[in-house]
Amino acid sequence: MKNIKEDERLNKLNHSCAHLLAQAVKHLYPEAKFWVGPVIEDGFYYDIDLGDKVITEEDLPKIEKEMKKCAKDNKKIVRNEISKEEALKEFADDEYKVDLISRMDENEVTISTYTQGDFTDLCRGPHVDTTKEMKYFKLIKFSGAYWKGDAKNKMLQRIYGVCYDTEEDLEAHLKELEEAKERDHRKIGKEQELFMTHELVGAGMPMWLPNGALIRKQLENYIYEKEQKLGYQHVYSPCVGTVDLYKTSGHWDHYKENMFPMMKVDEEEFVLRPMNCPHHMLIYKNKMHSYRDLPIRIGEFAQDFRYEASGAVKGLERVRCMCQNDAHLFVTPEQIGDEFKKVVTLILDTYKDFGIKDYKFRLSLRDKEDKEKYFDDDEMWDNAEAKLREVLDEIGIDYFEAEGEAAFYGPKLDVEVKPAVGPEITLSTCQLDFLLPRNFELTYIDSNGEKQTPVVIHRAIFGTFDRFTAFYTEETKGAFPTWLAPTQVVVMPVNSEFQSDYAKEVYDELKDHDIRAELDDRNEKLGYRLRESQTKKVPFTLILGDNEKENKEISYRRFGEKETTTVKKDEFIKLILDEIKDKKIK
Ligand code: TSB
Ligand code: ZN
Repeated sequence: MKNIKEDERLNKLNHSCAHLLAQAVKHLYPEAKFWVGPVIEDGFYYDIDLGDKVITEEDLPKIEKEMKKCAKDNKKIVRNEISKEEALKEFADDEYKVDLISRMDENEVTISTYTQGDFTDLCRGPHVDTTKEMKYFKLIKFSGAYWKGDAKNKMLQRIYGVCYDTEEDLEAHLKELEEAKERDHRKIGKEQELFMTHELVGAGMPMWLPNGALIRKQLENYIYEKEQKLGYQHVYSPCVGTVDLYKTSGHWDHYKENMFPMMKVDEEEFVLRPMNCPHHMLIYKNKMHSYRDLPIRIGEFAQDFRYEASGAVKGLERVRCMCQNDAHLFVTPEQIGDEFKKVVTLILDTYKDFGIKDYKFRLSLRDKEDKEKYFDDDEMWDNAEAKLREVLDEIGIDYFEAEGEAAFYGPKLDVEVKPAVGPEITLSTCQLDFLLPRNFELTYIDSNGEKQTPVVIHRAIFGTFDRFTAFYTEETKGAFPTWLAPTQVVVMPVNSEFQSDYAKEVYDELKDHDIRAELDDRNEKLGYRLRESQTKKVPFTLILGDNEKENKEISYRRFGEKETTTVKKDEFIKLILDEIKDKKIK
C-alpha cells in the first residue's frame, strides 16, 4: 500500500477529500462542528462533533453520496489568507476552530481558509484546484475519538476515508484492506479460539484460551532454552511493588501516567508494576559482585500492568496486562559492546527461526526538550546515546533514528514491524541504561578492588508474549508452523464405520509421541470434516481409508495443499517429529 501521507499528489488529494467529507456532513447535519481532518498513511480522517448523534453503519453511504454530489458540483477550491481577528470572527460559532485559531501566532503562521461552494474550512493547504478532481474515494470506517486524544474530553466522531486518482488504485487499496481484515489477529483469535476478552475483566485484559495458551507455552519454552544456553538466570518476582520502589527507580517521576493508580494495604502503598527492572535491580543487589561475575543476566517472564488509553488497546497487541520476555544484563562499561551484540544476534536468530523478514531497527533517542518524560542529566544521555551509536556502527546493522522514543532512563534499539491494521509497533527492544544502577546504588568490585557502578542493558526479544503472538498470528495468517500449532494433526477415517479402529490406533500412537492430535471420526461427510480442518488451519490432516488400514499407511494433506501423499505410518511419524524438532517453517 502506498504511503499516502508521503506522496505529494495523494496527500493533497486526500486532504481535499477530508474537506469534501466535512462539507457533506455539514449539509446533512447542519449542527456539526469540526476539529481536525489530517491525512494519514492510508487516507484521511475528520474528527467531528455531531452533538448527540452517533454515526452508525447506515450513515457512511449516505455521507458518501452527498460527497459525490458536492464533488460533481465542480466548485473551485479557493484559498484566502486572513488575519487572526477575521478568523476568530468567521469561525465564532465553532468552538473547536476557535480553540485552534486562538493558539496560532500570526507572526509565525499565515492563517488561511479554503472555500468550495458553500463550505469554508480553516486550513494550511495545499489543496487540489476543483472538487471534481475527487472522483475515486471511499469512506472506510468510523470510530469515537476523544477531543485532543484526552479521555477527560468530549468524544467526537471520527470518520476515515481514502481518495485516489484512478479507480484501479482505489480498488487495489480496498482489496488490501479486505485482506488485512482477514489477517487481523483479533479475527483469527476468535476463529481459532486463541484468546477472549470480557467486559467484567476489563478493557485491555485478554484471557488466553487453551489454543492460545499452547502457542504461548511453546514460545516460552523456545526462548527459555535459548536464554539458558546464553547464560541467563531466570527468576520470579511479584507483580506489585511499593511506591517507594518506583520512586527510587525514577518511574514515579517519569512514568506515572503509564501506571495504574496506587493502592493502600495496611500501611504500605503499592502499585501494579509497569516494568520489572526495579525488582531485578534488587535481586542483583542481594549479593556482593566482583567484576569476574559480570555479565549477570537476570531473566523473567514477568507480568506487567500499564495504563493504555481505552481507545488504544487492541486485541493481544496493545494490552493493559502483559507478559514481558524480559531480562536485565548487568555489565561492566567494557562489556557493553559485546553484550549488546549478543542481544542483537539473539534477535536476528529468533526472527530467522520464525521466518520474520519484514522489520526495521530503530534507534530511539530522547527528546532533549522534554525534561518531564526524560531524566534530566544531559551528560549521562549524551554519553549513553554516543555509546549506543558506536555499538550499532560496530555491529553494522541498518537503522533509522527517532527522537522522543527513548525510555526515560536511556536510549534503545527497537525492532519495528507493521501489523495488519494500524501503525507500526515495537516488538523486540534492547536498551542502554546508566541511570537505574545509579539510582539503586548498585556496585561491583573492579580488578583494583575499587567499587564501581555496573551498566544495565534492558532487553526483551519477543517484547511481550502478548504482542508477539498478535504479530505472528498476522504474519502467518493463523497458519502456524507445526511446532507452534495448537492442533498439529487431525486424524480422519474416510468412513467412521469402517476405519475408525485404525484411525484410533494412529491417533493413540501420535499422542504417545506427544504430538497434539485430534481424532475426527464423527459421522459426517469426509468433505465437510476436511473443510473444517482447513478452516482451523491444522498443519496435517490424515485421511485413512481401507488401503491405508490394510497397508499400515497414512495419506496426509498439508494445510493449503490440494494433493494427498501416502507413506508408511512410521515414515509419517518420523516426518512430523522431525518437523517439530527442527521448528520447520514453510
Ligand atoms: C525490556 N524495562 C524494559 C524491559 O527491561 C521495558 O519495559 N521496555 S518497554 O517499555 O519497551 O517494553 C518492552 C516491550 O513490551 C516493548 O518492546 C513492546 O514489545 C512490549 N509492549 C509495550 N507495551 C505493550 C502493551 N501495551 N501491550 C503489549 N506489549 C507491549
Ligand atoms: Zn527493564
